[in-house]
Amino acid sequence: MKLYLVTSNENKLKEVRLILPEGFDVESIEAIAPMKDIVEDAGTFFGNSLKKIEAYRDVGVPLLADDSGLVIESLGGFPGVNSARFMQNSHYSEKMQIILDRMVNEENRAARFVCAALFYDPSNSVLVGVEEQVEGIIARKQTGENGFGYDPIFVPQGYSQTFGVLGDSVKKELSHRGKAFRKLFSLVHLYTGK
Ligand code: ITT
Repeated sequence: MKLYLVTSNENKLKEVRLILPEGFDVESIEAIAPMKDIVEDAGTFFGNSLKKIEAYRDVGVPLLADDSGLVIESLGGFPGVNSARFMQNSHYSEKMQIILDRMVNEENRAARFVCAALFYDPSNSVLVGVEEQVEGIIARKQTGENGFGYDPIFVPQGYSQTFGVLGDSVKKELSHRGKAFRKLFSLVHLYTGK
């Protein structure tokens, strides 16, 4: 079954492909339709993920969407659903430094990555969704070159290094995206009977 991921973020596509079960193939929606400027103002990860699906519903192909972000407890959930838009035109190293500076005297380092993943089948208007998270802490400094976004400052629970250091194979097992899409694919599998 061929699925189209509504994203302009190549790293998401790469991570979803790493956990694809047999019988599924994922392509970016950009392969068949121009990328649209989707206003992600729903206020929740699920709501924004749904806006991505709605934007391409008329294309008539099976869709996937991922809305995700980093939620930091001591910053009241910041950057949360605004993870991509916070200082949008700045490099991630600057964005992460701002966060680290704001937390320099903060003992509560608790944080989580959240991913709301959706599947939509236009042939019968079936929509399947799951939300998953990975808990961890915000490191004291940026380390590692793997992954993307905020990975160099996020240390998953049970580990002492960031996703930026741990790399793809550990991240795919532990991450919000890995958990969400594994669950989503198993539900789609049940639904399609394939
Ligand atoms: P699309 O909306 O086109 O899918 P995006 O990057 O704008 O791409 P989101 O709106 O879902 O995606 O914003 C997610 C942001 O949260 C992302 O840009 C990163 O800054 C951060 N993020 C999400 N998952 C992450 C991960 O696995 N590792 C590091 N940062 C992540």
